[in-house]
Amino acid sequence: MLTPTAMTAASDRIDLRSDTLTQPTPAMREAMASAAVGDDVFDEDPTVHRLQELAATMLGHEAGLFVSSGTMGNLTAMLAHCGRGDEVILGNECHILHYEQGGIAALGGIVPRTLPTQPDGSLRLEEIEAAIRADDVHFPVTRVIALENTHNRMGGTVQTVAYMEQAAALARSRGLKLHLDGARLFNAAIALGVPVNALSRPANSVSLCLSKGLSAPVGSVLVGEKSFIARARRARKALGGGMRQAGVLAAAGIVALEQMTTRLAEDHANARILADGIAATPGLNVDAASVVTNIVFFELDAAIANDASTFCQQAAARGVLMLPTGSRRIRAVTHADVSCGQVETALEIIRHISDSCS
Ligand code: TLP
Repeated sequence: MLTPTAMTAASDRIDLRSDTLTQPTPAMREAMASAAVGDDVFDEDPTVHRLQELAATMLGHEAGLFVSSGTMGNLTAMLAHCGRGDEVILGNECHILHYEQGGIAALGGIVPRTLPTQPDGSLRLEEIEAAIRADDVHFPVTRVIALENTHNRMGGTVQTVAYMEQAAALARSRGLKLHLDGARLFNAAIALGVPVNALSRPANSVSLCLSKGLSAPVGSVLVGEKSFIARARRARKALGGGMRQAGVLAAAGIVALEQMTTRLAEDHANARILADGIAATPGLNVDAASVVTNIVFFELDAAIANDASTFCQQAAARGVLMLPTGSRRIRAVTHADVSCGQVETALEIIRHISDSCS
């Protein structure tokens, strides 16, 4: 993805490129400054322990592991579930496949078996079932089904508790593990109006990001059974992810989990305003009904002379940052550092640019 250069001062920007742009809150900075710390490679950091236990409890799993990023959460999970040559079934639009450099294959020797991602981000259960390998000397061994909730590239779409339970039952019945890339799982829970653990408990492992809509500066937590987390801990160390006095980072993660989850509803409401406004703008196309969390994708139709990259540069020059994700496709993500008023301002600028280039 290209990052347009902003022409305005950082403080004036309305930055809709990603919820990863969120700044740590004052409460996070205070917690970081006063965090009790120890050497986490020795497993002696009390704040990291607190974060891991809190995340595991909230997500309904036995144990947790603090990792540096969502990418590391997914990769350590795959390395802990799979051996070299094993296969993971995943969607052709998922983050693991598109935005993690093929790390599971490059570093783990794990084979990605892709299935078509459905509009809501799910994989058809019958297609998963059909893709599971028979015990045959020619085939790789299928080990894992990997899902993503909310689904980034499908537009922050959500998969229901019933679907998660059905996928888990299928995995269990075939001796497979279910991994959930839950980078934005709290967004899914808020949108569905369900407790987050109803979505996370069915999976064998879940990677949850603290540094997206939850505003922490760094980190994700991987949760699962104790024996799985012990293997993931080894994988994390091999990847260079053993951190020392990481409690200064974990402290912000604790604030993220304790204070920042319920406010995600505001981001969803702002995304709705944005999607409805874009839908009403001539030259721009968006499936506004499919916007249920904080991610809005829209397309420039043939009436707009500029491509997505130029459109985003023009918006950036007026202080609105968005990501071109295709020649005519643009992503805008709402988050804690973008107010409702700023979304209205962004809409005015978007309308102005589409008027001027159609
Ligand atoms: N997504 C980022 C970019 O990598 C595209 C973004 O701006 O949305 N799973 C999902 C579903 C994600 O959206 C992301 C980040 C990750 C994993 C990886 O997290 P990080 O960036 O912490 O490695």
